[in-house]
Amino acid sequence: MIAYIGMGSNVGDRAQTLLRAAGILARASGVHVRRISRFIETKAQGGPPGQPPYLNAAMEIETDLEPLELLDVLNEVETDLGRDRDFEERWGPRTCDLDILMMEDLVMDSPRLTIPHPRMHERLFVLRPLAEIAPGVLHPVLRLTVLDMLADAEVGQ
Ligand code: A4P
Ligand code: MG
Repeated sequence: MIAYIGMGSNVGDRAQTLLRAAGILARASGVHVRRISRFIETKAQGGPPGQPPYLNAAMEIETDLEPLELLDVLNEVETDLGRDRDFEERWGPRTCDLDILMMEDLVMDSPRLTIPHPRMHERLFVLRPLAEIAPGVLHPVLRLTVLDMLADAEVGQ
C-alpha cells in the first residue's frame, strides 16, 4: 500500500534529524521509501507561545505493514532520534514527529490511530510539502485532492 508520512522537527539540527528519520525508515523492513519532499521552514502552529520554527517535509512510502505496525515503526524512529513523550507537552517542541497522513483509500478511527490524519487538511505545514510529491492524491473522506486542500487552506490563512 502507498502511504504518506508527514515529518516535523523543531529542536536541534532539524535537517539532520529529518534525513536520519528518512534513512532509518528506508532500512526498516516492510517499508520502501519512494519520494521525499524538500524541507520547508514553517512557523510553529498551536502549542505554547515562543516555540522555535519547524522544518517540515512529506514522504511517500510503499509498505506491506498494517497501519498499527507502521505507527509502531514510526514511533520507534521517533524514539531512536531522541524523542521522549514523557517529557514533552502537547504541541510543544519535539526532535522528530512522524505522522501517517494517508494510506490510499483507508479510513480508520481507533484510539491510537486515525487515518487520514484528522488535522492534515487544514495545515499548510503538511499540505505544502505533500503537494510537491502527491498533488493529485485524493483524500478518501473529503474527496479533495492535495492541491484542492492546499488551495482551501491558503485561503483560510
Ligand atoms: N495518532 C493518531 N492518529 C495518528 C496518525 N495518523 N499518525 C496518535 C500518527 N499518530 C497518530 O501523537 C499523539 C498520538 O496520536 C500518538 O501516540 C498516536 O497514537 P504524538 O506524535 O505523540 O503527539 P503530537 O504530535 O504532539 O500530537 P498530535 O495531536 O499528533 O499533534 P500534531 O497534530 O501532529 O501537531 N507546527 C508546525 N509548523 N509544524 C509541525 O510539524 N506539529 C505539531 C504537532 C504542532 N505544530 C506544528 C507542527
Ligand atoms: Mg504526531
